[in-house]
Amino acid sequence: MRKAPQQDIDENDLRIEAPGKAAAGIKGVAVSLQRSFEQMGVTRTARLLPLLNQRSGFDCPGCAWPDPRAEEGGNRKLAEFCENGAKAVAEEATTRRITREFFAENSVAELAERTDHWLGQQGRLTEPMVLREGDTHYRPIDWTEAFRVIAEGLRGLESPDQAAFYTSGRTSNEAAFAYQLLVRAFGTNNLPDCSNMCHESSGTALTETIGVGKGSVSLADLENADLVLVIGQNPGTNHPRMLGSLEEVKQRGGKIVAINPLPETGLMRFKNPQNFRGVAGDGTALADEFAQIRIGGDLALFKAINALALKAGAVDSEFVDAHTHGFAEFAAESGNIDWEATVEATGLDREQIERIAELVVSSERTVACWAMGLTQQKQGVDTIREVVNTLLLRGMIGKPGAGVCPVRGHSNVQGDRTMGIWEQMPEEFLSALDAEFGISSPREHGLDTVDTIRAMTEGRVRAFIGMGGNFVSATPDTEATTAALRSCELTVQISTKLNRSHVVPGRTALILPTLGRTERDRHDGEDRFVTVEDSMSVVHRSRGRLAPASGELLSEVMIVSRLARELLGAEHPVDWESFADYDVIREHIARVVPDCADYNRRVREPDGFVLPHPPRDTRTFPTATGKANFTINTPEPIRVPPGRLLLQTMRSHDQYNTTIYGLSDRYRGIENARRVVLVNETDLAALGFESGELVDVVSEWTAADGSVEERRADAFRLVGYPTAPGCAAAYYPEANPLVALDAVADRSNTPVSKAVVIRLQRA
Ligand SMILES: Nc1nc2c(c(=O)[nH]1)N[C@H]1C(S)=C(S)[C@@H](COP(=O)(O)OP(=O)(O)OC[C@H]3O[C@@H](n4cnc5c(=O)[nH]c(N)nc54)[C@H](O)[C@@H]3O)O[C@H]1N2
Ligand SMILES: Nc1nc2c(c(=O)[nH]1)N[C@H]1C(S)=C(S)[C@@H](COP(=O)(O)OP(=O)(O)OC[C@H]3O[C@@H](n4cnc5c(=O)[nH]c(N)nc54)[C@H](O)[C@@H]3O)O[C@H]1N2
Ligand code: SF4
Ligand SMILES: [Mo]
Repeated sequence: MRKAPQQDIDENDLRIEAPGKAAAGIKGVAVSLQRSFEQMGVTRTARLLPLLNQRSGFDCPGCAWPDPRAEEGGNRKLAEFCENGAKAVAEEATTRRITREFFAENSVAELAERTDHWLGQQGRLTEPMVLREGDTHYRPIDWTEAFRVIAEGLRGLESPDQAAFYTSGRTSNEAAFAYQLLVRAFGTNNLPDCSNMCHESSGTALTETIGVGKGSVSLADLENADLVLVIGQNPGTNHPRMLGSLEEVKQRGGKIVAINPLPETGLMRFKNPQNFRGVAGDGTALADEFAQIRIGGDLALFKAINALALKAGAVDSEFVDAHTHGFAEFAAESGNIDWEATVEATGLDREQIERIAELVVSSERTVACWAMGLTQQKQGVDTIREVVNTLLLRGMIGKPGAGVCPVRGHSNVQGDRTMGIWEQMPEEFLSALDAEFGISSPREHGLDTVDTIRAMTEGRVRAFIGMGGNFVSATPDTEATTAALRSCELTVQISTKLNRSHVVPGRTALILPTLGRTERDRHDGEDRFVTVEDSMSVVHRSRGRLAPASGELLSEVMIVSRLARELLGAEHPVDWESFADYDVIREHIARVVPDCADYNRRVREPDGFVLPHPPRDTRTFPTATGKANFTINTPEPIRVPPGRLLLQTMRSHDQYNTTIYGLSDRYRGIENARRVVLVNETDLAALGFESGELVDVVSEWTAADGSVEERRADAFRLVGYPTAPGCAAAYYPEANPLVALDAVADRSNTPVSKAVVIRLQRA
């Protein structure tokens, strides 16, 4: 296999410093301003950042963290954003541009040699481009011709199920609704999305246990909790404004337990740049307990906590009797702890587990927050179900200051699901859609992300359309996915910025440039707005203000509706032209999407509106049993043969998923390098390596038939780092070639990106 591009591993540049002691502070402000100035200049920065997350402005294109709401007594500050939100804005609002000359100068083969960082730094895409069969370079194409080529490609398939329509979570509700309508009117449910790789395990576990696949807390609930569990999540980097809420918890006397193989800076101490203590003082200490868990050990940990809580008689019987199902079986199965196995699986000592259980037992208001450390595991669904068991037995759902809080990634990933981006939308939704538009949606479930790649590999999917995202870099098994995408007859990427998926083309490939959140979306002399849903089910408006990166850009909605008209014909029952008025789309949403009645009026309220959540609102659980379900989950130990490590793939502080902003993982003290593997010093010594050495990483995946498959990612530098013993960490997407396509979570089919068995080889 080819060695990695050398630009990424400049040996002389890697700098390792001591991990940071506190997150944010003034340094964070300085970095965000510096990046903003670099990308968009001082004037644009001064105009744009004050609008970020304000009622009249635009929703942050970063993560899905909610904004304070007046209804809950929340105040929006003048700067209601974080360092990484500012970086996300700078990345989109950059003044750098990619023109037709750029594509004329750089062949696709040359571009494929570049790093993800380099590709992203070239600037905004400005006009539609096409790569025709046999061509070496992308060439300009006008919009009309582009839609014609795509429609012809799609109509040429033997069946609509030979096409897959991917979505990434930045897409607005209006665009997502129009897109799924186009896909279903065309005749398939093949709607893979980034959620399949993200919180799918949370959705699956929560639907089974409480009947709603979304979180049950508001910002006020979180801040009023007396105990917050932060499990498998790195908020200092990935949801920085959450640190403000955690600080609030501490100031009200609450406790925080952080469960993580890495001592992430943001979990330890926070210097809030918005108050005096953060600017001039030491900031606020956050985690009361830091449980440095072994990768994949969370299920064993929560089983032990639950057994201890049962032993302590800490069951909220009133809640359990009235609202739950299956408690007796759960209690009968969960009473005993095999301490040896628990200590082995978690890497934690018994005293610490008992201390954490004590905090759980004495808490009156517990919130459990989690992210990718739990979801991207083989037993991700089981683990989350066990966390739900903890909350159920303590009666911690559906009362103020308590509940489940899966912290979402992309700014509108939750909204996209609400709008129908799912390969298995329920009958209720499909029949409402059919009735509204006079179409007949297919009923057979479609393909999710991993199954799409499998289907491409087997020639069953031959056309790919991506509404945002970077399919080839976000998915596992990079080599297999690259081959899969290349085998397609048609690939279409609707994007704001250049990325690897553009340079891994099908036989015919198109790039359709689109407007981002920050940009003005004008129609008939008026600025249109779109709507989004945050991690706590608040639906609200977002309106961009900047002049678009190019006069050629179309909004996502316009791209969908023009493609639909071309593909489905002018006689189609859906009046696609009317979608130019987004109020018209919202009228349809109001009639089709559950709980969205009167949508146009309610999204115009200053803080939008909150979608209902029966467990949160009334302790009603729309599950199969009509109650909240206790579940029995059995840990299956992860087998790590001698001389091997368990690798997690994670984000640095200087990237947004596959978009690399820069090379500074500041809180972890790793500068100027991304091809690094973090390993505990004791493990390095035991394996006979030293920090700084160059290694190739080989993953070992045991297939269902017991055979071991190997995958490689070459030329990584070792970094001695205080991760849990036996564990390692490397950055995503550089480490994705190591994740086997078949390594997926039970039932949610989410790639297991956080537990890869690896060995190191001297390069
Ligand atoms: N700046 C920035 N913000 C982002 C993103 C970004 O890339 N950059 N991405 C967005 C998206 S799409 C998402 S989904 C979220 C992701 O947000 P996170 O889930 O915080 O992101 P990861 O970097 O994947 O970090 C996972 C954390 O889980 C820990 N972990 C790994 N394995 C285990 C385990 O077995 N048990 C436990 N308890 N912990 C474990 C890791 O050490 C790490 O701290 O962030 C969103 N926000
Ligand atoms: N190994 C490993 N793999 C992972 C993960 C991991 O932790 N480890 N995390 C997984 C997770 S949680 C996720 S969510 C996925 C992310 O997977 P994706 O959502 O597919 O990837 P992104 O990097 O977020 O997509 C970035 C691209 O989106 C485009 N874009 C940005 N803004 C817009 C917009 O407003 N509109 C349109 N149309 N396009 C836009 C830009 O062209 C940009 O290059 O990756 C997953 N993959
Ligand atoms: S916390 Fe998330 S949504 Fe809020 S400003 Fe930061 S990146 Fe944006
Ligand atoms: Mo995500």
